[in-house]
Amino acid sequence: DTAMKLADYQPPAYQISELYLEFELDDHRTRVTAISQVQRQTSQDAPLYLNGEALELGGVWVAGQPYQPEMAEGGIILQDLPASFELKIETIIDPANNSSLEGLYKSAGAFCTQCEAEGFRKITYFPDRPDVMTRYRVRIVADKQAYPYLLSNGNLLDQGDLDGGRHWALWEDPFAKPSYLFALVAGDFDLLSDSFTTRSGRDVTLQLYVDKGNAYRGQHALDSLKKAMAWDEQKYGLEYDLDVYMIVAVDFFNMGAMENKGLNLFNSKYVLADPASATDDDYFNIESVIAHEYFHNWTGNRVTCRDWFQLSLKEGLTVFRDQQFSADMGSPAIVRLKQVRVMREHQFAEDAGPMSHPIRPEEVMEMNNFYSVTVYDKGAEVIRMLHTLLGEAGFRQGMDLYFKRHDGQAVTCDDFVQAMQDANDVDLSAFRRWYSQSGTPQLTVGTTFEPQTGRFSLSLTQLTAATADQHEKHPLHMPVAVEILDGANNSVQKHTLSVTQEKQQFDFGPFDNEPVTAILAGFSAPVRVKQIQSDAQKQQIILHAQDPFLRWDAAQSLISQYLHEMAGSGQTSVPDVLIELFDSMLRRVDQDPALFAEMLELPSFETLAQQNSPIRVDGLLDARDCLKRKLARTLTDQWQATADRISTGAYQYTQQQAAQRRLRGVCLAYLALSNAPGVESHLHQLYLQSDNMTDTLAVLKACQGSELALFDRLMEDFEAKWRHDSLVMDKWFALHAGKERNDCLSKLQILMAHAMYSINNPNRVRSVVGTFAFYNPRGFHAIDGSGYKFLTDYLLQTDPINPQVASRLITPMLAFGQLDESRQDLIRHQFLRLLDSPQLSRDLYEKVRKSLR
Ligand code: B3K
Ligand code: ZN
Repeated sequence: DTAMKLADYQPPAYQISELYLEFELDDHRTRVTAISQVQRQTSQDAPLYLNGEALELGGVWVAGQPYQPEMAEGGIILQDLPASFELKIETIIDPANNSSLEGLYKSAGAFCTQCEAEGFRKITYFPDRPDVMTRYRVRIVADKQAYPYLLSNGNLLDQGDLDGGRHWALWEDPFAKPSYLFALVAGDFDLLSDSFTTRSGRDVTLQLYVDKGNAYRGQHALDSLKKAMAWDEQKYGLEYDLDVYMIVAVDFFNMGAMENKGLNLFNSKYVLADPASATDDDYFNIESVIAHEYFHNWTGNRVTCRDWFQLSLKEGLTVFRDQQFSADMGSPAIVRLKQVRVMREHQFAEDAGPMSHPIRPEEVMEMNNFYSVTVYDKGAEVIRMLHTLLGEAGFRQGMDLYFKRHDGQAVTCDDFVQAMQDANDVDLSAFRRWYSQSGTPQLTVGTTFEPQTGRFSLSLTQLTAATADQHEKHPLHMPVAVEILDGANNSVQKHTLSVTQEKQQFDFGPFDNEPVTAILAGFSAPVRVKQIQSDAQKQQIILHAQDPFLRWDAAQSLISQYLHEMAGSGQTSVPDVLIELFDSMLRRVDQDPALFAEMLELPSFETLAQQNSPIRVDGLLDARDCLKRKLARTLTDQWQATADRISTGAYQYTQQQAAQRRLRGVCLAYLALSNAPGVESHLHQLYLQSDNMTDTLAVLKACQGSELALFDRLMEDFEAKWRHDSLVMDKWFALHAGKERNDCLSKLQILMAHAMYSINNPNRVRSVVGTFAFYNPRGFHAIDGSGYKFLTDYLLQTDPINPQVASRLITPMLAFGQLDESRQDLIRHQFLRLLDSPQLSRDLYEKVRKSLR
């Protein structure tokens, strides 16, 4: 095992102030010439280590003289070097055969790059680490007809024609940057242009490059970019700093997008939208990812990470910023619920499994494995807690000081917290533990009421159980926002308690009668709350709490509690209190359609699974189905009436319309289970009438969750209409892969044989195999082990092609520790099969190894 450790960090022995890169692009033999200005930082005899992978070395010259480097593991070593010199290296690479989509590769005819975290070493030999910051000049040479656009970071200095139908372009990025922010694109695109004037008067050209014929789907992305630019000026006083901001959408991409300086690369899924092909969720996600990458220009690029253990420095902070932005653009409550779901469904699961790590990991085998829900989403929750503890103004002062101190530097998470601490003159030493301690704290709540004095006390006990990576745990500093509901006069007191000890007591009052406490308003800390409350107390919170999260959470907790009881007892009778709850929510829907749409949705299987161990897979799924059907059949008229009341008019992506569509979608899903006469033809009518993808998909989803034969008919129709559009076909693939059916696995085989499917395209793989493994629990957890075997077979096939994609797909199996004994054994058996594979990538090896430990 060759894990890297945070504790072993050493500053680089050499810096490279300038790099001139020349690319002669060719499918299989791209020639890369790299000329670096190198300066020694340490003692005279320090060797210079350059990372390199999958490179053919053409030659090395030190100060103009040919030089023979020592070949080493993952790179080359140069010895006996002058204090400062010019280093020239020639390498030859094969982009067309680069299926890992890391380094320089081809995506549907275009050359493009992805260098974060450690992909630059697949382009040339270089100190591929973020604390080496360099000014780049890049010259690109390519065939002019096939690649009319030649792009790199910064500003275009010059361009011209060459013989043989080739042309060239020269780019210069005035800002020193780490190699992971380098980017190059060469291809033929449709170009959308726009402009933005910063508040200090700089005119910025905005360019969006998309596949030919897709220009009409680019406007929402451009509008989102302009909103993000204006928001960052207004909220944080941060302006854009180059003359041009380019975004290129590509079809083959391992994740969402990449913030390369001045030249973002995007998965086309997070750029292209028009009402006919994209849903409200797509519109939301595009706005948020565009903003996220834009915000990185300051949090990530201008101030970057010293080493990859510090990844959350830029990712946690930037996710927090994009969440604030999304909240400001639309409905803060709905945005918050989305984030809470990510935490409870995915992050809590990661922390409970073999890959548990703090938001600043201490040991890493494959860095790509740490672009995790922990580093990103828990990282953002940690920043949010700082924001809560320091207040809006204090947080802003901390941010200002952070930029003042560290602009142009590669720094650590500690530097960030220090800036927050110094700007606010507070002691954050206990808070820093969030960076080094993994695991989900459990907050146990107790209350006592003294009728004589009216004193009401709240006791909070925090406990973090040992995790796979760490045994010893300590108390954490967290803000616990509470609402105290006084039933007598329907008044609500709000407090934010600053909790630092293992056990703390807080007194309130006097009250005439015992009040009800609602804990963790706004999900103020990433913890699980354990509190015993009666149905009546929960109902009071649902009706009278002020914070929408608390209302939603109380409803979810009431439902979950009964689902767990049903799952445990195998009982199929649904308690009346749940029917009454839904009935009363349906009567109030108009008060807040967006919030009630969320409240009417049952907790997901994934969320339920995180609440109890061992997970009762079959029991929970059965209980959930049973409750859904019962609600559908008992309240049919209400679902119907609520759906019928909604009319949105012509499609527009507005918060109001999106809320209405969402609410109707929820109602349709129940209606499809209702047995009401005519429901099938009603759904069919809605499908035919729909003028937008959101409503179309709502009908398809409703049918997918039911036994209606209409599902297959509509899916055929949908396919006939969209079979040439890969992004839309991803929705079709996912609907099939997520559908419960007895012949699940043969259906998956048929999907993978579809003309649109390709194992080389991450979006396709995620929509079929990913949807099955993550969101088809009945199929995936089949007790004969066939789901686990299917996923493992696929991992063995895809790992040699693209280890990053394989490594994400294994996630649902990592939760095996919480499953029953039989399923644990079945999954362990599959892990052993993986470990037996001679070619297993480092990505998968790290996860399988930790699982079997
Ligand atoms: N920084 C990139 C993620 C790179 C992932 C490398 N495996 C996108 C983002 O978080 O904005
Ligand atoms: Zn990011």
